[in-house]
Amino acid sequence: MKKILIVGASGQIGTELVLELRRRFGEENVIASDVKDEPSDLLRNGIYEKLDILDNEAYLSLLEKYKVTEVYLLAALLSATAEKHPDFAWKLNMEGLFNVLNSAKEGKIQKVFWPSSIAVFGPNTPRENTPQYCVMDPSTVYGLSKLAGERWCEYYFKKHGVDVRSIRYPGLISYGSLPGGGTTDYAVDIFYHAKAGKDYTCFLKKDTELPMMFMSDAIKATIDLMEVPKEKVIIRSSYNIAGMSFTPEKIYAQIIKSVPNFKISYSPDFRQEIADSWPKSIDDSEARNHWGWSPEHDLKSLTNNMLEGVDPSKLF
Ligand code: NAD
Ligand code: AKB
Repeated sequence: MKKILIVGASGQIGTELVLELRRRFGEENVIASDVKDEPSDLLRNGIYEKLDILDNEAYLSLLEKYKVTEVYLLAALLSATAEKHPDFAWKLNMEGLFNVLNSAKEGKIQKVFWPSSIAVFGPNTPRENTPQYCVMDPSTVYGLSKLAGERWCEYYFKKHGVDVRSIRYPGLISYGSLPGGGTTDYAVDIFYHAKAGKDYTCFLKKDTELPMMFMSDAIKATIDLMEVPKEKVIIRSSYNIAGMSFTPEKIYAQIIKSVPNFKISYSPDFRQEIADSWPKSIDDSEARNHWGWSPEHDLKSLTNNMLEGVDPSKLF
């Protein structure tokens, strides 16, 4: 019997992942956990446990309590927040991963999902159609932790047979839960402003192109990768996946087709340098060939879904 534990379930990805996993595998088989005292309203339809993933004893006793078979580890500091708290970002992003990988190595769980990011790439990476294998010289604490994490995942697979699976997510766009401190967050914030009838000041330059994806595609990719037979998961560091690429200027042009009075201005901050070190677009041939990945959403459908789904009262 499958019993899934999501660590960091109250965040942008966790909220939607928990709901979809509960829909597919049953509410009683998906345990949401987060360092926050209480679950968000969306997660009240099933089991919730407060868990700090840095407390290994507490984590192991949750595995025991629910006879957990799979862990999705989402707790991390994202790129912009990590630059403000580099020591803690390294601690959380690495120790959390080790606690989970070690529990798998010891046979306490059978499968692990851990997300990487386009932040593993750096200024000397080819920026257009960035391949799966190329120069990787991340220049952020977040990117360093993701690249190190990828190498450890592959190591635990090769040396200890740990069935760990991973995706390098691009910037994820969603309305279920607010984003948690990344460089790509502008592409979510912009919709809250447009729908609230407020002007938006973007913290990236208008021509900064980045890889992005609508959340439902990311959730599909994640569960698809976790559900394919082991032999199809040939890459055990982390898979490139792509949805679309756009600039602030392009997403603005799409939004004003529906909200003609919406205004944008640009005031780049420290996040510009981070964005400038990341790819513009991603080559995801390996994910397509190995386990059949393909996205459903483009910029137009993402924009329509976001304008319909965002609730500005969550932000203002
Ligand atoms: P988020 O910041 O929205 O959510 C992270 C959650 O982890 C929060 O609810 C937070 O309370 C929780 N958390 C923090 N410290 C914890 C701890 N010590 N123990 C347990 N929970 C803790 O992040 P997200 O956007 O949902 O990202 C999840 C994962 O996906 C991260 O590893 C992130 O690096 C990766 N990722 C996200 C994106 C994106 O665009 N959202 C892109 C690439 C990779
Ligand atoms: C961030 O901007 O930090 C994240 C990511 C791409 O990893 N959205």
